[in-house]
Amino acid sequence: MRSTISIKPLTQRPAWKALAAHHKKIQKLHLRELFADDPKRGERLAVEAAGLYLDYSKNRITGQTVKLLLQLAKESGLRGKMEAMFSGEKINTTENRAVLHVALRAPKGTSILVDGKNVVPEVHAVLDKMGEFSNRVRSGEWKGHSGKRIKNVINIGIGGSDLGPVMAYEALKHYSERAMTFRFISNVDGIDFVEATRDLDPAETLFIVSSKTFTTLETMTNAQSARDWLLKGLGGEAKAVAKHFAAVSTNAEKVAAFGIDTVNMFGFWDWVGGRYSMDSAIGLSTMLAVGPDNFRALLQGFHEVDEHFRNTPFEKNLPVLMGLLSIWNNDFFGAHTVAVLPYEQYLKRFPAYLQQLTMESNGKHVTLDGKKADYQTGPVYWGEPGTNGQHSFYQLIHQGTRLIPCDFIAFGHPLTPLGRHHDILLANVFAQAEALAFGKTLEEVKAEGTPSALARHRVFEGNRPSNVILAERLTPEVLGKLVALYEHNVFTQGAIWNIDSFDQWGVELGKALAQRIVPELESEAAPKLKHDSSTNSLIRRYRKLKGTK
Ligand code: G6Q
Repeated sequence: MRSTISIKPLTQRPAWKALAAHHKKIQKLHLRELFADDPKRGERLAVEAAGLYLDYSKNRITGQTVKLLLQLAKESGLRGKMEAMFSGEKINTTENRAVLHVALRAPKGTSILVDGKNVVPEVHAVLDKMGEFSNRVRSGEWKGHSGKRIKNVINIGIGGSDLGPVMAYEALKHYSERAMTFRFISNVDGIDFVEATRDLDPAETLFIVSSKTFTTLETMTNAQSARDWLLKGLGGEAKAVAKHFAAVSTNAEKVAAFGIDTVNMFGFWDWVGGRYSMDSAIGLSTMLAVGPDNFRALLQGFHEVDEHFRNTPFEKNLPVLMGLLSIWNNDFFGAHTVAVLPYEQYLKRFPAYLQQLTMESNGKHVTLDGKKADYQTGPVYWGEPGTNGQHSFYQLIHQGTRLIPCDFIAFGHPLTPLGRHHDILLANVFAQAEALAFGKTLEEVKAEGTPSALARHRVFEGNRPSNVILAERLTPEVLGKLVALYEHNVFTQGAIWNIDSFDQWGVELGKALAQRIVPELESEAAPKLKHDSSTNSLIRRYRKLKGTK
């Protein structure tokens, strides 16, 4: 059943109008004043839940801002939209699908219905099958075609079938089986394949072909090259494929047609979006790396934040608050981007992962009613780990002309303590958030004895908003919590903007376009080109470069 939530267009909601008026009034207020007026602000504007501490006090907000944003959430039907997702309604309306990544981490025994069928038992059946397979490979019981144990695992996938697995592997490397090698091939640029396999023995290598549709050009091309590479290395016997290939997909027919035994196939469902799939069977490489128990802990972390999101009043709800603050910065202050800055080297791929999660979800210009949005939707997410970024792009965040809200992420404990490193790392994250908020005035610069010709260059206006997220340490559980935090943050934003955060027609377009041009590049005879003059001449020039007509 589809919920009938009737809401006004965004810019006509009373809270939106009130926020616009309120913004006019407070936009010039400086964080310096806000903190000076309320000595307890840093404690007051912070929430803790599920082991995550969010300090949002360094945003350009007052108590009234938060009140109005919460009112906006209410007027936008956020609660009803959340319930619609959690209960399996087909909220991805343009694809007529339920959106149930939350079912992937629902504990055994819970019930979530899609078209009248409880999907939780199937989820656990796949998890159990993944667990058995992982244990067999990790223990060496599973042997390759020539009897050698598997030492190398290569995930082949792209987009949602790659970014989650790579990010999770990097994030959880500390917990991974170090005697094994894990690699990821995504790009159709052959170099990705060549570099990932050049020093590996096919007899010891397992490929996991991860593709929801099992039709994606890049993945199928890489899978075919993997098959050729393997057979060449193992003497050409086709039955070797069964011992060296597993598939993760929703499409059993295509998996079988490729020649992978469906016994080695791990399924998932159309109600799992690609960018929301790292905790489905798409996480098979993660489970192989860190083992089934750690993978279950990851799911537990996701689930805790799901419960928090679903059951906590909005004013104490971390993903809701982050989503609303993002709306405030994006739609009222006109900030175009959000920088995500993890002070934890293991999270080096986290910003790249979030780019897909956030931008593919909320990069939409049409509302659920099919109207053009007359306000800004998804901001650009980007980032790098600290402290490296401090020595490059932070300059623009501190002193440029644009407003760039930042999410800093840090941990109380390093996974492998080393001398003074962690204190120094954390000193940097706190110092950055402090400097961005408070800056340095001309008077302060002059008081330091700076020559007056230089003084202006050394001024930091401050008033740059940021969130700081602190957790105890980067465990599998905490990683699950962080990802779920951003998933629901994205959901909150999409709900307010009234867009479909779960389709990706822009990605589908790319898939179709390249397929049209491939034969025009490969044909022997000069093709009849019907593109625009620029595309036509680029194609002709390329054909000439490679020596065809
Ligand atoms: C994710 C997108 C997209 C998708 C890839 C791979 O939400 O839909 O990034 O994950 O295009 O698709 P397949 O898994 O079907 O190969």
